[in-house]
Amino acid sequence: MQRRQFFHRALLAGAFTAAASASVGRAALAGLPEPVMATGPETAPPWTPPGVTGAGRPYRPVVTLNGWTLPFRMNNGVKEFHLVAEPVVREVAPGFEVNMWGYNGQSPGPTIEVVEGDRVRLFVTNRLPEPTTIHWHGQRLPNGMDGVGGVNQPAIPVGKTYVYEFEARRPGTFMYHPHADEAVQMAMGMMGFWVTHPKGRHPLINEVDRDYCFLLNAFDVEPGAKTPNINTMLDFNIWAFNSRVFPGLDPLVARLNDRVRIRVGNLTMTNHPIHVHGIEFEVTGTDGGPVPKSARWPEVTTDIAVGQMRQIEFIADEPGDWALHCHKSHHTMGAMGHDAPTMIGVDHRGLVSKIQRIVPDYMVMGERGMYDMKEMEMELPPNTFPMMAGHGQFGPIGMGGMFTLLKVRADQAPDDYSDPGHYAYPSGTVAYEYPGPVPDAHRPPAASGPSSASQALPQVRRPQGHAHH
Ligand SMILES: [Cu+2]
Repeated sequence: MQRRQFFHRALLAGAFTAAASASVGRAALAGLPEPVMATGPETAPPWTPPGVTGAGRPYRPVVTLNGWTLPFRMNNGVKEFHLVAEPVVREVAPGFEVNMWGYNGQSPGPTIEVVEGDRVRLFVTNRLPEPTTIHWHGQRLPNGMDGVGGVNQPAIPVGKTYVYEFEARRPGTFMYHPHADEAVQMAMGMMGFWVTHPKGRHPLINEVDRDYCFLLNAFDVEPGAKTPNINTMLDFNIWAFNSRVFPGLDPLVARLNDRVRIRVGNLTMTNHPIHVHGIEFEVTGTDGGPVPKSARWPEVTTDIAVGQMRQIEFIADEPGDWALHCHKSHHTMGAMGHDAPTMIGVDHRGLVSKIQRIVPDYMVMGERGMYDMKEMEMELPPNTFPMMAGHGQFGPIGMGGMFTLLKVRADQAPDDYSDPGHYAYPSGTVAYEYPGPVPDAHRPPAASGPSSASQALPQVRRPQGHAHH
């Protein structure tokens, strides 16, 4: 964190060139750029490369949710990045750390942000215990730079550095990930985002006020354990945005009436219907490029299949704290065992105290649903996070995993990404309790015996011609 904070301070002070020339001598420019590292999980402010014009005009930089953008150095007109593939420790939620593999101190790796037409040189150093490669998902590039181990290049041996070099030909939303032992390496968290900004005004790419990005990823970490189970094919228990889960996820913040773009890529083993409350959005692009305007339609949920990327856009014209989450409800829950029986409708009265005489810690879960779990102060294993957690201004939120908030405020300053806190609801705009009596509903008479029960059943018309079957 110290090194990254140093870098941000240096960058904010416009001292990047000085810092770079101080740490990288003229002779060293012929060699590797010093890798920039991050260890903290907080969302870094947008990074504008000071003093570097590159191939394009100034652009609005993206903000990587609970992540950061990798600074580059210019070397004879080429943007040079240094990625280090290495074991990292990711704080997935406060109090919950997982041994992952990633890049430059974090999983996911830093976002690479360039401009259409840029010449890009990426040094990749392998500090993993096994060979790796990087595939630049979605990019137009020379075949030998595509990163499929064994096909396009030998895998990068342990301890070696390989160089990828190509022109960022196509503006858009991309990602990077290994293409060597990828089932293991992606299950361990190796992935990163890539954004190529258009070099000028683009007919299909809007100028936006806020541009967010994150990857969907999943891990299988036994409660109390610290290393993902890499043999899991489908039954993951940590569903994350950028290797981070609610309540550890930062909010996406917007000023009222901002045009907001959110770029999402899916590197899990299942699809995720991403749902945003309060507004309607359009899918304006995929990893294949911008969507023609005539092919866009309004949505409030968009399904993102495995290996896909979607960029959505909307006007943030409703103030408030709006949920933004995966609509698979188990993906907004934290770590839990999946083999617990369903207890809804089971009457436990009298049973608990009897069992507690034998098992003093015995608790009943879920006989009225699992809402109570939100307030349950269970003793958790030493390294995990609550299954349903987070506190809002009205009480427990009961969410974990792929859940965060879109916070829209009239008084949020432009370019201010700090958390504005809870929404101040105008009086009379919050759902409230009805204080009066609730009248009984008129229901059909209850069935009492076999004959009346059959009378109460709806009429079922048998299919024609199948009477004898
Ligand atoms: Cu999901």
